[in-house]
Amino acid sequence: MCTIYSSSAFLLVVCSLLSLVFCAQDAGQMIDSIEQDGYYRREYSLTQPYHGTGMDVPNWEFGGSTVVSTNYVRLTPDRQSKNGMLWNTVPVVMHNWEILIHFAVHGQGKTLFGDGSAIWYTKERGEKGPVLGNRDYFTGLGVFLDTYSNHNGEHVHDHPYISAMVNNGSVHYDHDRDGTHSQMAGCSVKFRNSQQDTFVAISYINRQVMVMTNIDGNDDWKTCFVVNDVDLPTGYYFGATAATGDLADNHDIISVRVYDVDDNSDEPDFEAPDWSTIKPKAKNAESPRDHVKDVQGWLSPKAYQIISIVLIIVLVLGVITAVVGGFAFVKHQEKNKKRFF
Ligand SMILES: [Ca+2]
Repeated sequence: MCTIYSSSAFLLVVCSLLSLVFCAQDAGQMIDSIEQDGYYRREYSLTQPYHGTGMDVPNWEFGGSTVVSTNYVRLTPDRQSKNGMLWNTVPVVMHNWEILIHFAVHGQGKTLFGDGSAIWYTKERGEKGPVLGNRDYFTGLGVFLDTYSNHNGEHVHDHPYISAMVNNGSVHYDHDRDGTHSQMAGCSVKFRNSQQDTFVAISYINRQVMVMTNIDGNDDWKTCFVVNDVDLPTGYYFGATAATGDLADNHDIISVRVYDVDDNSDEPDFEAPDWSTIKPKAKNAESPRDHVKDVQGWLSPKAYQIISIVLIIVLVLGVITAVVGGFAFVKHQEKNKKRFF
């Protein structure tokens, strides 16, 4: 990155341009293997510098705790009970696409941190809610980057955990169970507090959703999961949200790059359906995991505390009574003995 101390405006401009070129080259090296033959779509993308002529970010709206700085868009700070959102305002017209997100999740917590962030392709946008900052009963695709395991009952994965869910607006995302009852697929990825740049790529091509990650800084993309037979219409919006609760983390979006990907619709015999009227649906969702009733005591922690204190007092009084009583008894016995003799 350039550092310049000259007051020359010309040199400043040259340096800025060189900086952008080097940044672009770095990013370019990272995404070469993932972008396939797609056409870059600037209107759905977010790259530095984020701001347009004023404080606005062209084609993007943000809300909640989200703060746009020079180098990142911070959805939540490393503070409790925050919700942040970032939504693109342009309906997606292509039915095959790829979205590549450069993100960072980091914070002071060593063993306790959360809750997570999500990438969206949904009909609704800008509605705050309980699904990692977004509304529940969403319509479309959600990809969750869940850092805190709320899980209840058996599941066999570690956190951070990336999973995806397709919803037609009728299914509840069960946050307390990490959404595992409604997910299509998922994988564990150690992306938090990474010293390297961390990327996630989501593609929807020929009705296939594929999620890949790159977190090692060596251009080593790994497939998280692939799900076939997924229906998603055009006309939805890309977005990102994040939430913290009792536990917290910084959830940062550094860039979003969207590509229009070719498919088989150019083939002579291919009859394109009306992509805009398709209902969101996933054929291969995982079979639901049984809900397990939370094991909870019949008394609140406060009640347990009060009962414990009362028991201790009773115990102490009992001991004092026993000691004093015993002492009095011995004295009494000694007095009787004296009288006897
Ligand atoms: Ca969680």
